[in-house]
Amino acid sequence: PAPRTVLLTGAAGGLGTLMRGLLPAYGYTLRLLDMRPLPGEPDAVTADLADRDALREAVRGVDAVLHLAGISLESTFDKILKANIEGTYNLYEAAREEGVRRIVAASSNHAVGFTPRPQGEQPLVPVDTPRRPDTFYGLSKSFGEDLAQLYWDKHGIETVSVRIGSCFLEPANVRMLSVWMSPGDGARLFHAALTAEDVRHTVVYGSSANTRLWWDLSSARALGYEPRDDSEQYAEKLVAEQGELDPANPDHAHLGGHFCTNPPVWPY
Ligand code: NAI
Ligand code: 15L
Repeated sequence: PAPRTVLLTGAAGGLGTLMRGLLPAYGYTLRLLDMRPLPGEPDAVTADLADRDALREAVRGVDAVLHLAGISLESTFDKILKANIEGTYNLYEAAREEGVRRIVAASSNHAVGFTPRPQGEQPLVPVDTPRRPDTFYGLSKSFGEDLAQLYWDKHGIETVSVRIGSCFLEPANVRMLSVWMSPGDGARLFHAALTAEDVRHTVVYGSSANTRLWWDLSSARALGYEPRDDSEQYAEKLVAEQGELDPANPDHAHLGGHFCTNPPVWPY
């Protein structure tokens, strides 16, 4: 049966807020969790991923988890270890203990951020490209993908690991013309990942069908995902303001962009 009640972790974040708005139209009942309180959501669970008892209670009875909570930028190794590595482990353990069979996990392009971006006619980057994290943050997403594989092989918990590009209302720079995922396509992809059968552990890139795409969306399409958006409508304006990507600029040379050289730092 298709999952209907979904625990949304990271519900107070940027992507969580977008998905709170969009996923109910697909028929989901969302249970919300974040370490930050959610004003106007009296049933939301305010809990840290470090709180194993709270996680166990939060996953009890849900059909699936959409796991977005965590540090979403670069930070110290100790903070990343606690929130993203131990926190994601705690979530998988809670799911195992409570019999939850499906997790859709926010991985990131930064798990493969040091992969050179394709230029000219070079082929799109496949999902089985060797992982090349560009930050401790990307390293934690790489760990999350291995954790997902372990929990499939050992415990039969299925995961779709979504290597999200940049999911914001609009692309903010020329790099994002290649990696942008419109919020509408994000909801379509998460819905496909929550409902497709026999996903085992599947890794997909998360983006729209951008004209300037760098990676191969075929594993996402195999889940039933049909992207409808293309960032190209924003290209003229962004290129006029910023110029085309420069192959000689190290910030423009890899999938992870400036995360390879000067990553934005988590402010807390
Ligand atoms: P965000 O930083 O806006 O939201 C993350 C949320 O997680 C925050 O509300 C925060 O309070 C919560 N959180 C952090 N540590 C926690 C902990 N220990 N326990 C409980 N909650 C905790 O990030 P955003 O942009 O919404 O991203 C969501 C997820 O998607 C993250 O895992 C991020 O790494 C991933 N991602 C997002 C991309 C994007 O374009 N927005 C791109 C690639 C990956
Ligand atoms: C990420 O993984 C971040 O969470 C998000 O804030 C964006 O910076 C995105 O990658 C990106 O690559 O643009």
